[in-house]
Amino acid sequence: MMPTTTRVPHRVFGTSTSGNCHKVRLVLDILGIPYRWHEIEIMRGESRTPEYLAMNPNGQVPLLQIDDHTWLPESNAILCYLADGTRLWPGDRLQRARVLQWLFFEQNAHEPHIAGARFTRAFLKQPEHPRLPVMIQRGYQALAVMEQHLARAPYFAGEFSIADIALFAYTHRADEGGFDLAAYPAVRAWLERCLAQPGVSEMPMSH
Ligand SMILES: N[C@@H](CCC(=O)N[C@@H](CS)C(=O)NCC(=O)O)C(=O)O
Repeated sequence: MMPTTTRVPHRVFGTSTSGNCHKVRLVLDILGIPYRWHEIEIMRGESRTPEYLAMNPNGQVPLLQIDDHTWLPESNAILCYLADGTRLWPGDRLQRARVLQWLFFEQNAHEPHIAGARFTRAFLKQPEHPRLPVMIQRGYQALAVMEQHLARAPYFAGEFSIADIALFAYTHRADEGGFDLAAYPAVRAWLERCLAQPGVSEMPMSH
């Protein structure tokens, strides 16, 4: 008789109201991959305990536990790992590079400002924070880049992919950071297309 192997489901250490963590939940739900979610209260320092730092020395969520000895941090790296070999990761070389282009854009030009403004207003409750105006200005710049692309194409890299999932996470809660999407009709239509994909859910609101 063939020996049976028990596959341990992926474990996700995440905070449900974090867009970086919601990306991971979305990919797992869309692909129907079983997982266990371990809620981490970052505001109570739970990602900075010695036990947590032993798994992720960078002390942040999300963190994917693949097996007893293997952990993967960084939301977009987790997305690439989970999507490899699936319809969310294109076969074409240029389209794969396009996915990476938008994943880097998300972390560099989008998340620091759009998620940063949401964190400052909705979590820190500091609407007068001196860095907020720059975050709002740079966040709108990122939204304008997205609007320009989405006016010509339904998704960021050909078909619906992890590039869309990564950008969806904080864009659909941008209002919590003080952003108004009224002047971005292509972005709003794309958000609806993303939400219509099986497995895509909205992230819980900050309060
Ligand atoms: N580049 C990282 C950013 C992760 C990140 O900023 N995580 C935040 C929550 S969204 C966090 O863990 N903050 C708690 C802390 O830094 O102590 C990723 O994409 O995973």
